[in-house]
Amino acid sequence: DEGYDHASVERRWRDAWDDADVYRTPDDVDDPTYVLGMYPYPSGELHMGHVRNYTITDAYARYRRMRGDDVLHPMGWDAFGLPAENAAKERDTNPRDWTFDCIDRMRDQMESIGLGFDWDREVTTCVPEYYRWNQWLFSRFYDEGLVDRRAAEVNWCPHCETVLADEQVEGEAELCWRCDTPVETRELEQWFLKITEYADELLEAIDDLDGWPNSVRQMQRNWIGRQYGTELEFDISGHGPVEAFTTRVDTIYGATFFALAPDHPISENLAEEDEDVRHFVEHEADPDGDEPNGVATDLTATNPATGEEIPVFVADFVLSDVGTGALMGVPGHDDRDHAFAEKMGVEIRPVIAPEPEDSDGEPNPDAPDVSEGAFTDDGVLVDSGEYSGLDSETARERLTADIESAEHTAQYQLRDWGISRQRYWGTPIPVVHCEDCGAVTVPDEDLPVELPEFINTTGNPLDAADEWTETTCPDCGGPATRETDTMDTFVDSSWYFLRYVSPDLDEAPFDVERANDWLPVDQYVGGIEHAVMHLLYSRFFTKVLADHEGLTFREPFDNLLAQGMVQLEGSKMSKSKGNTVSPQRIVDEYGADTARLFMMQAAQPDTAFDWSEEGVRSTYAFLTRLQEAVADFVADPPNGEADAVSSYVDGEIDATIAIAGEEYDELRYNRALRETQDLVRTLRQYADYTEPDPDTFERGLSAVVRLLAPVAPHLAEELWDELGRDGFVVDAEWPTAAVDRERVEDRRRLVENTREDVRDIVEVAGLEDPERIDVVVAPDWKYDALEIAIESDASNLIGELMGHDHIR
Ligand code: ANZ
Ligand code: ZN
Repeated sequence: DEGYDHASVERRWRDAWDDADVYRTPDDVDDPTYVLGMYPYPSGELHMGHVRNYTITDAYARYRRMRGDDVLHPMGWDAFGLPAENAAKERDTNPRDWTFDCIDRMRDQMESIGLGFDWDREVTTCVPEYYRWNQWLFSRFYDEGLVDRRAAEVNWCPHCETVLADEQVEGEAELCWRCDTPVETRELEQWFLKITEYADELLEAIDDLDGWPNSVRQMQRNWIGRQYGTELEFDISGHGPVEAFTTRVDTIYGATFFALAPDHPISENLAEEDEDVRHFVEHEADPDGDEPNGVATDLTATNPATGEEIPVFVADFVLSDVGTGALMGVPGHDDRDHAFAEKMGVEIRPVIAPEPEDSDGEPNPDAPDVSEGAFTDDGVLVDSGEYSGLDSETARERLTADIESAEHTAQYQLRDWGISRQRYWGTPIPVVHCEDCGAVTVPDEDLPVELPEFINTTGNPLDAADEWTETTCPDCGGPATRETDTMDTFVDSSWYFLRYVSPDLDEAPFDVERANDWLPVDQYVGGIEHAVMHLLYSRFFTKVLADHEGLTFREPFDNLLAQGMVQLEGSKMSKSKGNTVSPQRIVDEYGADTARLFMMQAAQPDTAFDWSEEGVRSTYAFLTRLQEAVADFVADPPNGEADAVSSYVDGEIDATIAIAGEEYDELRYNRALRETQDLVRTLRQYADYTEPDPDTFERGLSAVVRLLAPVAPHLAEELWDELGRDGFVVDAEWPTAAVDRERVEDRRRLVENTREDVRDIVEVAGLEDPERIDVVVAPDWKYDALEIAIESDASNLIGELMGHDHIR
């Protein structure tokens, strides 16, 4: 069974759109609806996830356009990154050529599925015209004190003598991907962007992101991880006051030890004199281990609430980048402290009792038994001096007020963003190192710092580019060397959505005024894997740019849709699983419209769905039948009368338009498309049942064509033309309905009830003549059509029995 000639239809309309330049967004439009898909990494191969992602945005862009909006729907390339460097090494080429080759292929594939992008606004992050602005932005962040340089750990292969990215460290055993040598960690000076300065705003503003999925909002909250607590000082013998962070200052009477992180300054100090401490710090401490380990010291700490002297340990479960790197240990009420105390023979002392069941019970409950395990809930204080009898909450307030050094503070999970990568294919960090002046940023007028030619070596190719690294200091003119770290590619993607408003601007990264008119992005669509980092970094950049570069908005993305996965037999389609379906093959065999329509009707955009060849074939058959229905209509128009049946069909057309529009508004394409397909079925049944009224029939077909146009744009264009309509369906007006959705649904409910009643009556009245029963219930006519059918038969009897006044 042959389908319609999708190849020639699709080619014809793509050429026509091209010639008319229909997807261009002129600079002078006021406030276009900005629809954006997360730009892809140019791997060279468009996969089904991309097709789904960009069909979602394309359908929405087309829908908004038909609703009369100006639309901005651009596309670009997240073109820096390690895969290009690896591919270049393997193929003995360079990352630039490989990347541009991939971009060309993917752009062709995108065009072959009819995605309506404004290619005049294409943004490619690996060209100096783009990445110079990464460097410029780095300098602005630097000027504002939002850049930091400090030692941090990297993966190091001692055999290759090079830094490895996390993805180059393989397996549980953590082996180098190239030579299978166990990877070590090394401390290197690295560059950081101080995202933690914006932690509070990044957290609190999540509450107002109504257009984002709750799951993503919650993931961002957890990532930022703000926790309120108390910071307070313990006096350490011979060292003076040391700060500790606790969320449970109410347990302070149960603090029986004090513990320092292995790299706390005091621990490092002790390690120099105390052999046991040195041995522990250098050989035993394992912060990732299951059990807490530690070593006793000769020091004592003074509890600021009780004056009690307690022993001080160096312990590996105390993390140096949490709180202050020091804690008070309360074994009675904290699980890790309990395990540690058992191991080290420290006293376990209960000071919190469970809340008594009824409040007139004991005023001072008994201390719980904590010998086997900690009691970790809030409760009532016991054996806590003047605080005994208070509930935990009140006690925390009182103790924080009473202890002189104590202060309320917040503690965060969020860390500063390490942007240094020791590799070639990224934006060079615009810094030179001078013996006299230290690290100096490259002046704006000397930007971009362009990448030198690629050198195929083991380590970072930039370290091998001697001529490039040798330079002079912009401050003193003395000899200096260039920074050879490049930026994390997440820097590129933290502001690319701003570049689309003025992609060729060479005085600034973006036209501020136009950005303020055009942004935030109205609808952003992308994979859930970017729920935390990309979205958080973009929000951070937007806030910094609002504070220092004149943006008038503080959040980049108004509405966010996290698309669901495309699966095959229940598991994610992926190259590594070898279960991919090639978009190109589907487009070749069935056409882009079929691929797009199948995907958009298979599931709501934010849920996973299973690819099915059968589903693709039936979608293709549907489009083929529609094409035939239009062709038949045009070749041999019907000449029936306007009657009750046609008015029923008109009602169904209105109903479909009303519902589909609402569903398109919310990007629930699958529901909109189901309604549209139902309408096609109704039209076909109408033609089977009687000679249709040509006006109604034409109205139905032209509505269907427009309701499908966002998702199946090529065939919609073809049918629009066949129906003799002027202009592109792309620019056509969205159909309007005479009724709203509520009325549609009321009517449908009534129809359903009536149908059921009729069935009952037929049965009760014993109208057993099968033909007659057929007449009554079989035609898939509802309401008005039902009326006709009954009128022509035993309607009097049935009408009487039912008492429905619309049944005569
Ligand atoms: C005393 C205490 C008593 C604590 C108690 C808890 C329960 P969570 O555990 O997520 O609530 N802490 C403080 N600094 C730390 C560090 N540098 N490394 C590891 N742990 C540290 O986090 C807060 C608690 O983590 C703090 O409150 C502290 O232990 C511990 F019944 O102080 B708590
Ligand atoms: Zn200098």
